[in-house]
Amino acid sequence: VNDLVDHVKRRKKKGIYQEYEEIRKEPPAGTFDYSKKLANQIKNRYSDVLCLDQSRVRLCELCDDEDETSDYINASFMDGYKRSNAYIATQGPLPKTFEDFWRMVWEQTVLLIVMTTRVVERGRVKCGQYWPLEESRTEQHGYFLVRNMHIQGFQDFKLSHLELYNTQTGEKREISHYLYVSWPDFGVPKCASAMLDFREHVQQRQEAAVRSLGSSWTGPPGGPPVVVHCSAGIGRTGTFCTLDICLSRLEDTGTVDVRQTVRRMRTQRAFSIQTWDQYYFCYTAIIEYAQRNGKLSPVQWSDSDLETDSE
Ligand code: PTR
Ligand code: PTR
Repeated sequence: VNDLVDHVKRRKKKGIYQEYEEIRKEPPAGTFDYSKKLANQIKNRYSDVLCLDQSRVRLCELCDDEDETSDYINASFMDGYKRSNAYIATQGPLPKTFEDFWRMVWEQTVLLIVMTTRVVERGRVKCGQYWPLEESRTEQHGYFLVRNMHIQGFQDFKLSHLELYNTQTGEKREISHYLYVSWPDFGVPKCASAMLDFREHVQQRQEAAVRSLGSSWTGPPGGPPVVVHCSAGIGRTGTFCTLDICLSRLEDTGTVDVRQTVRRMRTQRAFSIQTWDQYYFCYTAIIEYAQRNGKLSPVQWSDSDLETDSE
């Protein structure tokens, strides 16, 4: 088994680099008109990280003002494995957009938020503190009250059990907030195995949350979209979702196609996966997962994955 892994790693490093460079060169798959509107520009954390019009999440139901820009948030629907809109990929909320963020969570009936950045990294603010950091604290964002009921600490992540209260309707919901703490921007997690544990935790929790909705949930079986964000919502977010999709496919069919997964993802959230390291990390994490689950031999890499380097 280890020989095979070594072989894949050695043979592919250069090929994977080229593969990623090709993906990066492809032009974006659509327009960014809404992100560019003057009134919306202040809602983007980074002026060069915009969302495609075709897959953007609109704030709608609760919108009481008719201003045409008020439905904008820098967030994109993304498909999962055999599941449309499995995720909402979004930027780390800005103080100006905290209320919009919670509105989106409410309107899309989100049960789970995955945050893969810390609020401050290397002395710079990467994301606003949009949820209450301490237990039993409540904060107000527009007409939402967000309360942190309980925090569970794990080695690489924290899980906060939040209660989201809509003061307009008097309804309450529980939301799980995952904060992954050991992932630097433009980098990759220290080890794949921690990320795999994290992904499994997230997946099980989403499944349990969907089950507990019972018959009140009438949407697709996977449940409402999982919100995934980092700072810009493209690098680490894209990596997490790529891994999640590839592993679900591996579990289902024993096959892997990282290249197509990322290409498709980029048609919904432009610029997903920011560095070659992140792209390569997807491969090493998949291999580690396959080893862990004793699935290595039946793994079939897609043709594009199998091109050998001509060394
Ligand atoms: N595995 C289930 C499905 O494919 O329908 C449910 C599921 C899939 C749940 C993905 C959550 C998923 O995403 P994440 O791991 O990011 O929570
Ligand atoms: N223009 C910003 C920059 O290059 O710093 C955009 C940016 C920031 C892009 C962070 C990606 C970033 O990483 P992530 O999506 O993982 O937060």
